[in-house]
Amino acid sequence: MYKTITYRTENAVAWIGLNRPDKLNAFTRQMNEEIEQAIKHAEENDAIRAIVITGEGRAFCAGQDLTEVSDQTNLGDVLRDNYGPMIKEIASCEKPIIGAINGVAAGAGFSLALACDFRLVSEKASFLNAFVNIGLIPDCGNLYYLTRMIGQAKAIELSLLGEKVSAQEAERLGLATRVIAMDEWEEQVSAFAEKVASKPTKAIGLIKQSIEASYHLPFDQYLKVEAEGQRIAGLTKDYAEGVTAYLEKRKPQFVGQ
Ligand code: T3D
Repeated sequence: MYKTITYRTENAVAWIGLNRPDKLNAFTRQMNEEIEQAIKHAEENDAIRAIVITGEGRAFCAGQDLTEVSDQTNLGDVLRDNYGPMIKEIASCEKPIIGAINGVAAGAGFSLALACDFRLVSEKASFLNAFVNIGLIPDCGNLYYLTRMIGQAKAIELSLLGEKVSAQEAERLGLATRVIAMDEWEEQVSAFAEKVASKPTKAIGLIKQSIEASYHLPFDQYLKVEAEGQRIAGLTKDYAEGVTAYLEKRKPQFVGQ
């Protein structure tokens, strides 16, 4: 069904693999569209409670395929038409999205990593805000996320110098949820994804929405969003199970509803 990505599901987790390894998984328009479709697909499937995005081969993603654009291309249109729908789909996804950063994440590949809720980073991986190296500005929401995550001073440093950031430095900066040794990579990514998938999925979606709202709303309006979120969470089976399990002194068995 997909040509530029792989898609599989296992133990309530949807696995999306960027699959142009010869080009270090550089983006084409088709890949933008297929990632958007795959996220939508996973979002619509009630059995899926976490999504992993990773790269096939040695890279996570090298950003835009530079053989597909020229100085005649209207890059504003490329962003609006190709990248915008994909990145908005990720931003609005109610299910948790884990970036499993197996290798270099450059340009829009770095932006994709930033848009994920978690970044599990292989010890061999690196991040590169490559845009400035070819005379462009970081895009796909890159600076929106990066500045919030690591602060203005470091965001400027990474964006203006365009130098590689190692996995260890990424962890120090707060970009990496955790760094994972190569020999434990698959096992640890699966275990982390399955742990996230076992949590109360509706509450997770509402937590994501609340965090996003906190950046835009005055406090009194934020509290309204919070109250509405808690009203919805309070109606879920997982809330009932959470309280019951607590009172019965056992581990809750959440079902994601
Ligand atoms: O439409 C628009 O332009 C607007 C949107 C922009 C979004 C963006 O993402 S702009 C930024 C684009 N990305 C880059 O500028 C990164 C370019 N790539 C690199 O800097 C390096 O390749 C890496 C640091 C990512 C990896 O370096 P390394 O030494 O591990 O690998 P390599 O030898 O450079 O690359 C391996 C192959 O992948 C090579 O092909 P070859 O020579 O073996 O046939 C290389 O050309 C190809 N490749 C890597 N990145 C891209 C690419 N081919 C096309 N597009 C790429 N982005």
